[in-house]
Amino acid sequence: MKRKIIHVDMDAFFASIEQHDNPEYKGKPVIVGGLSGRGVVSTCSYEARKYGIHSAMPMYMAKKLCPHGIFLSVRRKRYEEVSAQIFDILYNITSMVEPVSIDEAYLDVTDIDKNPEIIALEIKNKVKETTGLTISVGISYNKFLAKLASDWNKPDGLMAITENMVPDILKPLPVSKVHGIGEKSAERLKSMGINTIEDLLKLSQENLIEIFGKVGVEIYNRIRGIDERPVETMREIKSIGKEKTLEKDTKDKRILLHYAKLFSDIISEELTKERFYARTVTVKIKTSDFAVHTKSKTLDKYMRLSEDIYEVAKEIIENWKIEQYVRLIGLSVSNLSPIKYEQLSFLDKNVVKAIKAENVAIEINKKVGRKIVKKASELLKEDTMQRRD
Ligand code: DCP
Ligand code: MG
Repeated sequence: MKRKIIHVDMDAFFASIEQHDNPEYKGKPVIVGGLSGRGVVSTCSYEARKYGIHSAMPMYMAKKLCPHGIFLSVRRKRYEEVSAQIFDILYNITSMVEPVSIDEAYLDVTDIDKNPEIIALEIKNKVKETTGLTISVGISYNKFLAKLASDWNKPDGLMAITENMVPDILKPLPVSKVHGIGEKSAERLKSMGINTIEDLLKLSQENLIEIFGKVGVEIYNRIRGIDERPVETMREIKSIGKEKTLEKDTKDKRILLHYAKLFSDIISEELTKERFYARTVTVKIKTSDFAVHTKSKTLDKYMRLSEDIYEVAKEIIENWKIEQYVRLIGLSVSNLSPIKYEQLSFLDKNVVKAIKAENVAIEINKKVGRKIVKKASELLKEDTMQRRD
């Protein structure tokens, strides 16, 4: 069966966020980037693109092209916050998401029993509703064509490229639209009189190998609508944990609880970063005779907050009859899952509320708590975060 691939890409991402957060900039040429003498443009609004400004252009040049433009420096934290909202929307549709950059991803929706156009519209509406911004969406049966489609009628685009449209729809496009042909290769082809994909289609595979080396085969296939690259999701992480060999073996549970608290902070931060929730908490101890013991508890609810993880760890430690001195303490969470709307709807209303509140708390934690967590990691810097894949 042909795959169903969606490619999404936010429109003028950094600049659109600035226009959204400062409505007085709407409809105006906004340029975001390094404002110092040698700075470059990160991106600019579509209004600014009319002046010939583009990403990676030296800032002084952009100022020359559009002296009355609104020039702003990069607020990366804010853009990451919006990016996280967008990825949450995508992960609520499927876990088959391949993040490409801060504002771009592929989704494999082959197994979703829904028309991909409907899914695309759902993404567009949800992104607009949540962030106030527009996203361009491309649909096709492989990654190359889906990306081409999302770029087709930017901004706020929606385009599907089906099998019967290929290769005709590709023929008039400049060769630079082919994934794998950079600026330099495009120049080289131009000097050979090859400007469009139609020209490229006339070359044999051998010709393309001569010009591009190994990539020639991929280019030969791509322009014929063949691209078998899978959507590569993030590595599957089975557990996230942290452990520490103590300075001195101990029987004092307060010391164990102290580390459990620190580890909960770090694990919570990692769960947030990986967009996971956990249901199982495991405490591990190594006693002075080097024997390793573990105790776990699995809850019905999904946890991501440090307090929740700690509460379970605390219960385990307090109820544990530890006879020997402890030389190592570890804490980990497992039973990980990216939470989805469908799952939420099956849960108790109060749980849904709690998760929503938790997400807000995570955002606040991120702002206020980061320093505390950093301190914890500094304290423990000789240890490594363990992720079991
Ligand atoms: N970016 C950057 N430097 C670059 C290119 C991009 O800092 N040379 C940042 C700014 C962009 C963001 O990454 O807003 C996303 O890059 P895109 O290539 O998707 O560009 P935009 O989203 O800005 O515009 P478009 O509507 O063309 O996607
Ligand atoms: Mg973009």
